[in-house]
Amino acid sequence: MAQTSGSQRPPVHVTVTGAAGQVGYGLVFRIASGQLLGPDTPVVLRMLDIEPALPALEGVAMELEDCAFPLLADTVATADANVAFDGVSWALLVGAMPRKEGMERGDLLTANGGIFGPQGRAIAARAASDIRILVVGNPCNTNCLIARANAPDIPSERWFAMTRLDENRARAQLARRAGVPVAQVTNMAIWGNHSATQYPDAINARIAGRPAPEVIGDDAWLRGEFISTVQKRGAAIIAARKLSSAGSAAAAVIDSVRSIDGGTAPGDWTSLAVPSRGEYGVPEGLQFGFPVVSDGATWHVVEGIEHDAEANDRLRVTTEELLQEQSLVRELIPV
Ligand code: NAX
Repeated sequence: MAQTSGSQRPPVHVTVTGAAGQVGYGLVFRIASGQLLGPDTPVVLRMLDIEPALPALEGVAMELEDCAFPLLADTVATADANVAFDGVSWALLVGAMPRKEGMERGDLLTANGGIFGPQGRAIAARAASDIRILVVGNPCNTNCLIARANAPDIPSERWFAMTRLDENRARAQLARRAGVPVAQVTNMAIWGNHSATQYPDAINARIAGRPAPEVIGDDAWLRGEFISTVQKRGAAIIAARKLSSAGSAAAAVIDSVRSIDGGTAPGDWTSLAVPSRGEYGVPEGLQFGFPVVSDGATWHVVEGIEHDAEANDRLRVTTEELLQEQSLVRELIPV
């Protein structure tokens, strides 16, 4: 399907894996409408899913065509990773093996390794030289680590796993508690794994420029209910909707890419899981959630944030979980 674009700029190729799934469905229309890369950039949307999902994927492609998005230059629907990642500048890896009943965590990690290892190799072989990758499919930190390890020629700073949904959830909780618009909540970092061990750090967050603990005035809530609400929000939404938090996850993908590409606001940061270079004592190479500042061209982990003993404990727990995940997939990581 080819449409003419009104713009002179060459289209950017964006891949969404698992595009026939829930998050994929929430995401592809936003990308095609220009919300990911802006109103001046035409997009070729390359959608990957597994063979049995191809009829559903064709339906998504038909709907995209019916939107007549001026920025959508073309769509590709395929089950072949080499086709999906051909010439691509952004790879959004959403598709993953879901946890099935009775499945051990190690089995889940290995099954996903069987997806993300080959995808890493296909990205290395086929993607454009400016490729950047955001992993959403869970367990996203370790899936990202596996894909990255299988694409050693791609610079490690091009690899991200998504913790932005957790950040957005945390900002919303703080805004609601403080009775302020969510835009006034800044500097909210999610540390560590995108899992129940994550550490949403409200102690260093700011509300209307002031320290969040000062504005909230309830440390017990900040250290207790707030953290567990953010950690368990995904499960609460599945319980309510009987489906995953696909709409908010898609929004967080857009936010993540826009923060990386467009830069973070002055004085603020965003949450991304990036390859550790040893910051805050996190073992090098772990794909770890940090506060990140971007100027649109380069990014860095924010250094010098202070943590009290309780926060350090939480950081230790989430680091240990990621190390354990890494050890369970060791054989999928080429040395
Ligand atoms: P769905 O089960 O609706 O969709 C997953 C899709 O991936 C399916 O269409 C499936 O056929 C496809 N898929 C499976 N193996 C594939 C492969 N090898 N190549 C390409 N596609 C493949 O799940 P959905 O609700 O869309 O969630 C997708 C993933 O995002 C899950 O792993 C989920 O846990 C994860 N999430 C991560 C979030 C985050 O913040 N990092 C939040 C949202 C979401 O829960």
